[in-house]
Amino acid sequence: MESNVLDVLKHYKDFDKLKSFGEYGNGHINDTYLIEYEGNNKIILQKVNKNIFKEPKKLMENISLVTSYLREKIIEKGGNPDRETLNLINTEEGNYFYEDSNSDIWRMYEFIDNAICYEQVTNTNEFYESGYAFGNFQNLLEGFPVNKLSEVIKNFHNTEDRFKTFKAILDEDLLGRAKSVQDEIDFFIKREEYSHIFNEALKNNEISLKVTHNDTKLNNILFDNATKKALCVIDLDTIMPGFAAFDFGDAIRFGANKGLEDEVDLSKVGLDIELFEAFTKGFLEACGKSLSKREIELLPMAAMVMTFECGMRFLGDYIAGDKYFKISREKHNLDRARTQIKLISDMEANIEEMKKIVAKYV
Ligand code: ADP
Ligand code: GN1
Ligand code: MG
Repeated sequence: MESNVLDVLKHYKDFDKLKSFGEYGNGHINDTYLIEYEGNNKIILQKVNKNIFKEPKKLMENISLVTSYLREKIIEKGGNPDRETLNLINTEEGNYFYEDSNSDIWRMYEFIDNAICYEQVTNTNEFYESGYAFGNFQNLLEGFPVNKLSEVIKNFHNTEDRFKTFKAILDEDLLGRAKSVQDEIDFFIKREEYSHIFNEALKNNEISLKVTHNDTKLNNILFDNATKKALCVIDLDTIMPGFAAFDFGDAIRFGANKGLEDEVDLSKVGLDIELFEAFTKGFLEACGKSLSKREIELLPMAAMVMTFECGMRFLGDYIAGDKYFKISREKHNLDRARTQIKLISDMEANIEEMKKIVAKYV
């Protein structure tokens, strides 16, 4: 039977002090709840989406290993480990997750208070900050043994594989939706070449796999309300071996957009080149030294490829019947795909400018 939040909370301390709980955040994948206890104590409870993460216990092992490692590194550097990394809370039985009778996996994190995460930046400096934070995240994990991490979603950012899956969805066209979005489909099919660039670079040993975050959306960073600085990188589900440049690229895709990821009015959507510059500066300041010349050269292309891949995933999910990303309205995934298309077009028009900016901060 599926557990409800109360059933789960009984397995954690302070159940008798529970005051309230409610859904929280804007994630597309997991179910997140904010739980409040007497004395203004708050925690985050999440149910891992097992349709997407087929081996949730391995995912939890990744997170446990990575957060313990980050904690040590942050202490070494004189930081505050209670605010600069996520901290798992054990169940009363002493496990870092709770498994219910439906085989759902739940986890609890200390709530990082007096912090905020943004769907869109309110000023350029915030985006510089987020570039620095994601770059620094890679730096902190540089010495982490990659072989200890499970690949929680196979081929997660294998764009070639994503392209094949997209074509298979089109062939199947379960709901007959494809004909109504032929222009959008053609847009991606015409750009197949983007899907090969990073696979080729890996094959030619021009780039390598590193420990990466793989979901570097702006709303996966908490900002400190007091200092206004990026405080903590969150949403660690997809930490796996990946390309450093993709962490850069996915962050640009989401955060350097003038509009929201699901904006319906496409006149509001586009690449904000000032934001691109601010993020580039922050990212390269934090981790530029550990990137190879080729990795740095490929940063603008990584923004393009991540937007191409994500757009194709949104469109594919719309055609397949909205099975993957949470939606809150009809055609939500189609709207998301259209913003990505607009962004790609904008990036194509600005690619030389993007390259110049990257060169400026090396
Ligand atoms: P999803 O994978 O569904 O995106 P996230 O792990 O990103 O879920 O969490 C969703 C939201 O919950 C975040 O955007 C953030 O606002 C909030 N959140 C998550 N963990 C914490 C935490 N430890 N402290 C404070 N807020 C958090
Ligand atoms: C999902 O969980 P969330 O909302 O941070 C997705 C990312 C996509 C993103 C698009 C595990 O991220 O890959 O880029 O939506 N996460 C997973 O907004 O598929
Ligand atoms: Mg998230």
